[in-house]
Amino acid sequence: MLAVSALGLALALLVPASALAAARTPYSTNLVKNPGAEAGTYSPDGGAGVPIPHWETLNNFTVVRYGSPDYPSTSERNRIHGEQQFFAAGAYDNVGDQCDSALQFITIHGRGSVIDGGHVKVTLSARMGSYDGQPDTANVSLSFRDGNNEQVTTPHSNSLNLMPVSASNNRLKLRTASKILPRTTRKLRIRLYATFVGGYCDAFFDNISITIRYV
Ligand SMILES: [Ca+2]
Ligand SMILES: [Ca+2]
Repeated sequence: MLAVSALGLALALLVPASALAAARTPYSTNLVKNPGAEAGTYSPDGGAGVPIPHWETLNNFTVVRYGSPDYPSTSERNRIHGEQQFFAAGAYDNVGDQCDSALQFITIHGRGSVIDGGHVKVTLSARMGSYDGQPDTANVSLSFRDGNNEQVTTPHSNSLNLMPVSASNNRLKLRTASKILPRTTRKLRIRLYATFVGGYCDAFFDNISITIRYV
């Protein structure tokens, strides 16, 4: 009996409470990694794709510095607290015959029962912009996946979409939206992408945020 107690004590010491708490996805904390395109390099003229830490991208999706010619300015950067760099959908991808997109998957740990009880609300926000008065349109979409990484289907919309931005004259508008997480959601998939493009895929993004909270 004494031996068992001693073993239990030893195990308790090996697993501090802080480690158990850390395994649970926190509330009211931005869950996006590299949310502002600040990690990693950039393309001087936005013409070539660059590897973007923590984001899955195809050939041409890229990162640009504020103040590069024809792109959002350093004064716009200061206005929105955009630091040095932002995401851009990049040159039209002639290989895939599309504008490329960026994806990030976020696994939610230790919140299954409260999600299934309808008690977790997700809030998505981003700065989104486009070039001049062109119809090129910036889009941000969040979709919900279950423990098997299958899309969660809901009676209404299967995703949470920010209101698209076009013809914003290189200003990055703040968009935000919230939704109760559908039952069985265990993973989030965020996608940054462009639609209605002519020529270069003029869809710009910065300050991406996803938070969850108990409601
Ligand atoms: Ca930034
Ligand atoms: Ca364009």
